[in-house]
Amino acid sequence: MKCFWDDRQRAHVPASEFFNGAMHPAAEHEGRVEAILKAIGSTQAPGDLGLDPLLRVHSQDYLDFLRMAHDQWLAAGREGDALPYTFPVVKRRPLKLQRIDALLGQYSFDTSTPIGPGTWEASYWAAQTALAATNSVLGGERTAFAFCRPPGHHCGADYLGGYSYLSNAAIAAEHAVAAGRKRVAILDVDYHHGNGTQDIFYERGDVLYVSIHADPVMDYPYYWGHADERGQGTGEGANLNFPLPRGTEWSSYEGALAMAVEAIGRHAPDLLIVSYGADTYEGDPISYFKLRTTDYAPMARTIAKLGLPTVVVMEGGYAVDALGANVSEFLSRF
Ligand code: SP5
Ligand code: ZN
Repeated sequence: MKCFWDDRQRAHVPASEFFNGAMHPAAEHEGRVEAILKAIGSTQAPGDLGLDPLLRVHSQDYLDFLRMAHDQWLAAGREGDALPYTFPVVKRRPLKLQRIDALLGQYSFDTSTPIGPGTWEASYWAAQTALAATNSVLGGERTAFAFCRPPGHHCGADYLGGYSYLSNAAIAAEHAVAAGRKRVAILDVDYHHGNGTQDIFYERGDVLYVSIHADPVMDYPYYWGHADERGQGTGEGANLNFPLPRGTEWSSYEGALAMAVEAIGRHAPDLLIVSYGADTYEGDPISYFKLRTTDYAPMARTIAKLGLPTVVVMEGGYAVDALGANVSEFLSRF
């Protein structure tokens, strides 16, 4: 499978994240890069399609914020990575505030997604990587892998979170629509629900979003991913969530995957985008499913049986020792 990657994605070097009342070493760290690159072998660098494909998904003000946030953080006299500490969850007037702390809260939904000096550059090239893989499939390749880092599926049109700054899979989907693909499906098999991708397409009937993930009653991102979230307006029925309990093994995961794949088949898409997270692995340090490395082979084969042009986009996966094997086990079955 053709694999896309840009070395500028290394520019994002988060030191730590805040959860459970304390700072922890960043789970989405650069050690993931070597692990995956070693496993996938040779990669191609993307071209530069500029900001237009990003603007099909994200608002201009959000992109401006993301590009400038760390400079503003330094200008405010701070050190290290920018993190928010206050959030406008009690709805306020749409204020045009300048203070970096106000902006960080406005555009973030958690405290685990630090913005460093290279975050914009890395995120920008992750999005270009997703676009290049998509173009390769639109151009006739059967499959392609976008090694996107940082990941994307928690990032919405105008907010970041969950180690995600640009919504790579959504950008890929919108690019395919702009290129004339009438129907697209996104299958999200990361351990966490892809709230950003869901939000972006929630009122769209042409882009189906299907996700299998940890039940948000127990796990991050809590406020999205429940089974009754089915889409809205013309998008009603085009959003499908399969929440599964902690401790889920392949024997019960495969039933959910069969239903997810069947729904995708019924949608009859021209293109499938798979948001692949290896954090469903039993050894993942922040997750609680029990999939084994060998389970990624039948997972991939089940998806591949759809016979659809497919772009695989990298999301999470934090067990660095097994990450390469988990990724190549998955990719090699397409
Ligand atoms: C792309 C992706 O996988 N993002 C995941 C973001 C999860 N961040 C929430 C961190 C809270 C983890 N709780 C861990 C408990 C460890 N015992
Ligand atoms: Zn995840």
